[in-house]
Amino acid sequence: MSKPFKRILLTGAAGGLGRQLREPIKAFADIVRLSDLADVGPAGEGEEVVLCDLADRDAVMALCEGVDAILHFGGVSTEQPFAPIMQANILGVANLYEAVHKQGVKRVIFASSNHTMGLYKTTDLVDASMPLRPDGYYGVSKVFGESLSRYYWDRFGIETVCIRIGSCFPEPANPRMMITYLSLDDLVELLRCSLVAPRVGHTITFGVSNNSAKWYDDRHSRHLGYVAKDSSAKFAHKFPDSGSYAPADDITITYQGGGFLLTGPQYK
Ligand code: NAI
Ligand code: 15L
Repeated sequence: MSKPFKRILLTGAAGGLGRQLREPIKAFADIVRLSDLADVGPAGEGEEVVLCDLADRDAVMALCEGVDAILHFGGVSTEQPFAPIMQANILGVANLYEAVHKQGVKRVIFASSNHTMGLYKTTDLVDASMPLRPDGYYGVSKVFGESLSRYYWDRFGIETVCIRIGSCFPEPANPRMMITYLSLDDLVELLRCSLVAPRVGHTITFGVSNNSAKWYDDRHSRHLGYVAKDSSAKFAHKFPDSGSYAPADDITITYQGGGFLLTGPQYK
């Protein structure tokens, strides 16, 4: 059966998610170009490897040549001092979109984060039309990526789906992740929907499984056609008290960003 794309690019291929996505995303393209700052090992069948620092403008320009769509997972993925975040997530994303435009890439799927909205309360239900409330430099850098991709859609017609991923790990590691959990299978399905939906324009969606408790309302991205199959419910035995997750005198519980509240700029 023919695949939807000839060549797609996965950045962040050496990372936690990149390593797990490497195999399933082969279903989306004849060739998957794998990229990272770090070694990703040798190219397998249907793969090619182009190592690259996202902060290197010329290298990113070459990286995007001949690519139909990009899954952008590369970058700093936790709260850090501003300098490394600026290099990878701000300069890196600016370089990427400049290359996307010049090389004629049609669509980008941007791994954004729940930390763009981390200063909403855990009693709030947030949607994509609500004001951004990042919870630190990392969240602000993802806001930059969302905003830059909006510009490239409005100005140049380059489509982007920004996925505000919750917590995509094999299992929830704490009660908060019972709410933010996204299974790998659901992430792959969300990527498939984001790649093949006929028209996405600039879409912001929340990357979560069908968990019992919810902080996110996805009414603005139903056109993607994503239906989560998994739920954190199967891990409920690990966190018997997570049903009573509620604000307390603890900012990591009061706000959706959880532990990131303790590592933001004010704690440096
Ligand atoms: P990770 O930290 O394991 O992987 C990120 C990869 O990006 C690493 O392999 C790293 O070497 C690479 N990278 C960092 N700076 C780079 C640069 N300047 N140039 C090229 N590559 C660079 O993170 P993970 O968990 O795999 O997440 C992937 C993406 O998804 C990240 O953008 C992260 O912000 C986002 N995300 C992940 C979530 C999760 O639950 N795992 C939740 C929300 C967002
Ligand atoms: C993120 O954005 C991070 O990349 C990931 O490592 C987790 O911390 C996740 O958010 C989360 O909020 O659980």
